[in-house]
Amino acid sequence: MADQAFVTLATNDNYSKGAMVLGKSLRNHKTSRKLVALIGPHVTEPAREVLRKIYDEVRLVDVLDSGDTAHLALMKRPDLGVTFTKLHCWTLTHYSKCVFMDADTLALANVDELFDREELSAAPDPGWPDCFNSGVFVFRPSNETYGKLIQRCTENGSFDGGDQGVLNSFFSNWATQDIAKHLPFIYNLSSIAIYSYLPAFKQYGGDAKVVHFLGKMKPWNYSYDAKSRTVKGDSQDQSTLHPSYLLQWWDIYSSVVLPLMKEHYGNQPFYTGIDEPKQPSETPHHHPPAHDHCRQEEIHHGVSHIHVSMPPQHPSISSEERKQKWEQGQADYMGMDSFDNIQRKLDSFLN
Ligand SMILES: [Mn+2]
Repeated sequence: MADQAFVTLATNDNYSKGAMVLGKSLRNHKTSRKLVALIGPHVTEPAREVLRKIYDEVRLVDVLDSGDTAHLALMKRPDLGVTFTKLHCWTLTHYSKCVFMDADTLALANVDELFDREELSAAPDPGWPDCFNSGVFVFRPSNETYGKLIQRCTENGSFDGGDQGVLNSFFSNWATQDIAKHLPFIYNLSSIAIYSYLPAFKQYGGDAKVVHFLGKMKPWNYSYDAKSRTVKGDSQDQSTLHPSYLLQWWDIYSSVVLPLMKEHYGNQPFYTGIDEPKQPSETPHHHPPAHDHCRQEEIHHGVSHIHVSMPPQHPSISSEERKQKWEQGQADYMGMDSFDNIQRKLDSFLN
């Protein structure tokens, strides 16, 4: 199986964290395939070193430096830079078959059986199920296919501005031609789907093998309290993720990825995302209350990182107000409207 590989892409240090956790999750579930990380030029050296510890191959993709068709294409369509970087996975021709997984996915089980599928196999997109979601897909590296993809992309652009639009236009018969190329949804379960069809999640969610943290808020944008093992984030964010998957991500990150990062970053400071205990010299009066609603901005060596603490619980909120918030997409997924509470409510109806 040395000629088959899982492939991911990290364009910066944040996405590198995702790639590190993804790689570890695949290793934890004892994959027999190689692991390849494509990285962009902005990934810093310590992050590259950590990726090399986890991945068999870390390959720099600098489209501006490639001197190939992609470079020429990019001069005409500079907006498609990241898309071209991802399409670069087709040039990994020392592998006969690969499974691409976004850096914002997490393997919950061994998924080596995906290599039984053919190009291009992928799961439906929850927003438009006649399109596939390009977060997880099976492909065959080929310079010929790569060239055609770049050409098509340059001529027609991307209907959604990203790689998913390009790939769906290129593999345009995916929806109808061969059902074997439809991966079951459990290989690319997006958090959005959990809330849009909760009874289905209740029925099938336990079989999930890959979770995809779709949306603007990524796991690494939250912060983590190692002591209480809780993830903190903005509960107003519509894409707030299923807390238990988010916890699994942070569990791998804090237990195995972070120690590796500390080793390789050495004295060079970096943002861990872990809430450090307050210095004893600071008096509590100078701190906002534990559940202050305001944004706390922390400056780490010139880079600003925004922590958004959980707003206070509102036991007094009326059910009408709550319904209104829910309908505006402002469900309190981490609190009142957490999956546990929803499940309890559903159970009370079903019993
Ligand atoms: Mn993604």
